[in-house]
Amino acid sequence: MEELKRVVAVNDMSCFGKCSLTVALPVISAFGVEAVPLPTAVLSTHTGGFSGFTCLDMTDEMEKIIAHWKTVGFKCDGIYTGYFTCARQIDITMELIEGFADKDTIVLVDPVMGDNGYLYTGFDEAFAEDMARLCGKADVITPNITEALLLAKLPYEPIQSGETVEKCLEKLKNTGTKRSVITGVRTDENDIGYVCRDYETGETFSVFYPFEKMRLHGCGDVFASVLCGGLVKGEGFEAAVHRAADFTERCIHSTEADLENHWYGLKFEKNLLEGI
Ligand code: PXL
Repeated sequence: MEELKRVVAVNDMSCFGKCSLTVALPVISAFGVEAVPLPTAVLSTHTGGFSGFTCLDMTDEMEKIIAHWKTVGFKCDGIYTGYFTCARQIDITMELIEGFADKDTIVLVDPVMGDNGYLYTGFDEAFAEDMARLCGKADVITPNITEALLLAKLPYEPIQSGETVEKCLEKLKNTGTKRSVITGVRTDENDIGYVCRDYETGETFSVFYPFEKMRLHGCGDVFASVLCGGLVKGEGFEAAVHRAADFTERCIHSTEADLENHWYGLKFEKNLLEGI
């Protein structure tokens, strides 16, 4: 009997809005991989496009959950991190990695901090430095271009030159991550895509798609969740990136066909049923 793989998803539960855990749990499960949430916060909605949302911080509870896991012989094959409410959660997640990851555990860090040239509410540049420390523990990081430039301490450009992207990829290497995937890269007005490098092998590749009318919320979460599932199942880096990018693209098309109802996140459920 094949053993069930297990991934811990360290992320917030934005109850309505389709991001973070409401994406990670179903997508990872669809790989036949057990998905274990470690919630960083419980919000009524995500913070992009909603006002008046509630937020229950889970920092203290995270420590208690990890302490309990240590007493029950908990193990995992993957750790996937996303949205944190404060730097202390990053330290707690570093402890989680120390305590539960071995050389075969895939650590995927999605350094959620901002988009479109702006930091999300509550984040600052000091937080970006803490996030960079966490990236140093990662097998792969998946910053969007805003987050990547922030981690690399480079100025934001809405359309990025090839030189900027190259400089950024090389600066991300200094965090200590083994691989980087920069998402939402715009090297011209018509395209959007992913630029990737494996620092151990030097392998560099990119995947681009025609740019549609707008950027939808939650694309990064769908992409990172599929990438995580693929890598934990033993897929190679390039194949896993292609699969994740392709699935995200299909979800974007489903959403755009019903944008009036799904402006808040990706309409991924039917695509999930059809198969990743
Ligand atoms: O998808 C990134 C994300 C995660 N969690 C929360 C968010 C966002 C982006 O806005 O608000 C709570």
